[in-house]
Amino acid sequence: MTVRKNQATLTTDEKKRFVDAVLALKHSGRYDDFVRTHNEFIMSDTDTGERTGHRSPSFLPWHRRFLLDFEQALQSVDSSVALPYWDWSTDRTVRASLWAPDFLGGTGRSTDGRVMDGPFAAAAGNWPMNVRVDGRTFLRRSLGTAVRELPTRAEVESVLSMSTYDMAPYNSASDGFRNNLEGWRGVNLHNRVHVWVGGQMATGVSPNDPVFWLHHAYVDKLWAEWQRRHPDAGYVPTGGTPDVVDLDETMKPWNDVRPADLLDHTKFYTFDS
Ligand SMILES: [Cu+2]
Repeated sequence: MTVRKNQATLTTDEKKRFVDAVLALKHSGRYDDFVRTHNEFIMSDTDTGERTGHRSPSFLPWHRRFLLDFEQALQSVDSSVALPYWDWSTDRTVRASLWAPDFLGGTGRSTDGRVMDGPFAAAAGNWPMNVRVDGRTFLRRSLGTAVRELPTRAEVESVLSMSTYDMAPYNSASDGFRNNLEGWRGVNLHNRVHVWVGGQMATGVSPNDPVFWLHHAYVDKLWAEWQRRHPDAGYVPTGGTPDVVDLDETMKPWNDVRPADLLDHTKFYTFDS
């Protein structure tokens, strides 16, 4: 059974195996398929039309399934690898071991945002930006520049305390847990972290930065924590909602999985705590 661990607790060997498996997927071309899929959904999910991956109730189950696909791809390279998660409410500075050269590398240089160290630096030659929204072919970051502060634990708690999963109109204007976690309203958790990292992470091709997976693995863990706190609150809507994935409707691009199939993460993996 896959156990997803806090990235701060990984051993040197676990970090190396994760990085090597990510690089192998990149080399084979499979990695860029994930970037492409994510960007296609970012571009097509709209508040007034069909919405599946983002700004909708299925934001959480869609990303759970997307991460499962990626994790299974990693495990096809190295069966010992699991997705780690980044608790950005705790490891909230550029000095966190997450950004060390033996793991994801650090922030970009001031001139052009180019990441200069770590396994994903352009100079290492293993991390070309093939799926991109502009001409720049190197991984960029600007940690803590566009927004100064990552969310605090108190802000996370304020969102976990919300007892309704989602609310009409089931988009970026909604109140409730999903939209406050996603960040279109309220204290802004998930969206703010994308902006804090900067570079490709602040765009539709955000999976170009491997921290995407660690960020979303933590967002996914917060969904699990919310479920434990609110055992009587479930995924909504439960039927008949135009443009929105109801509990028992299948989700694109898989078309064979429903939110209902993804509510219980323990069928697929557990967390270290
Ligand atoms: Cu995201």
